[in-house]
Amino acid sequence: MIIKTQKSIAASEITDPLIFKQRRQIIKSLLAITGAGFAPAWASENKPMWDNLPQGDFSTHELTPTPLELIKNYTNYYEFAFNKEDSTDLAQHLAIDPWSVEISGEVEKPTRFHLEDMVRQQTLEERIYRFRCVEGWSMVVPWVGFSLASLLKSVKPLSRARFVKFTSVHEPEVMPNQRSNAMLTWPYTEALRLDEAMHPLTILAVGLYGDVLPKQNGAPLRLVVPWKYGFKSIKAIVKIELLEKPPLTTWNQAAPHDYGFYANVNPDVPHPRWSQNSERQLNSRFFTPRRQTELFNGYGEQVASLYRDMDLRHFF
Ligand SMILES: Nc1nc2c(c(=O)[nH]1)N[C@H]1C(S)=C(S)[C@@H](COP(=O)(O)O)O[C@H]1N2
Ligand SMILES: [Mo]
Repeated sequence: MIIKTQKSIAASEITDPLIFKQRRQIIKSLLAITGAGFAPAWASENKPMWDNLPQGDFSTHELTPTPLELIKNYTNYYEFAFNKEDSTDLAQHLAIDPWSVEISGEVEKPTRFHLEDMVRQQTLEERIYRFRCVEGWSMVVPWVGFSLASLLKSVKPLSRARFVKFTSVHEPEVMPNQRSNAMLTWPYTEALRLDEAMHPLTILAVGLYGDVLPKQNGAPLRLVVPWKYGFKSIKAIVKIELLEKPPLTTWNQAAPHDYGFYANVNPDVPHPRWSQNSERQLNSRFFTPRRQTELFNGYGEQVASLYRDMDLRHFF
């Protein structure tokens, strides 16, 4: 993984009212200071994605970020649609300014944050992570985000807190499947064990490719847990709750055998309907070599100790 850091900019540099432009400024100025922002020629937004692709054998450069155009146009966002094109288009209707996030439950200091206040108290970093969907495709994504642990520590978890539950926005007026689809329970929720949430690899992302997060990728705030299947990385978060007991979560509730609570990437545990031992790495429109899927998506060295007492074959 690649991590670039810069201390948060002074709060005085951010003024009210808190609007989108300023959010973009926060992210851009932080990245400008670190030099972490980058825009490879092939990431240009003005040309079709297949015009500007890096040449060569991508399988040997697995941390070459997937082109921005692909990340932006190949999305799973079921509140909007079940196919990747429509979810991208329809997500543009979500209003994300202003945005606030409630942190509550088993904490000493339950807090409701304006997003900008939350971000300016944190250290923004660029993290280039592999991202693996349970459907069998993967990308390499240059996120901009901050440590979830740092945010959670700021509200002082109580000793009985054991799990962290995340809830996405509920906006049935703009999210068609929240009106009409009863297969999933809305709003979308996910959860982690507290130690997983506190792991240094776990971030809340606010940006992508050195800019604000596109709406279809979960703006303005999404979870990223790189060693777990993508459905754990919940988008458009409005609430974070610390809990004593494991909560029910959207996918786990709908199909517990397909979507386990842990959902750690594991090539040896097949999905009920397909193998998980390889993945189609999305690199270009025409050339998508399959690569071997790695245990914990390649982050085993960092995270395996979280699961040392578990038989991984039985905890999908
Ligand atoms: N709220 C919400 N979060 C979500 C989803 C969703 O449908 N709704 N889809 C999940 C799934 S299945 C995946 S693979 C990733 C996709 O992230 P991306 O669209 O940015 O690639 O988001 C996850 N987070
Ligand atoms: Mo997914």
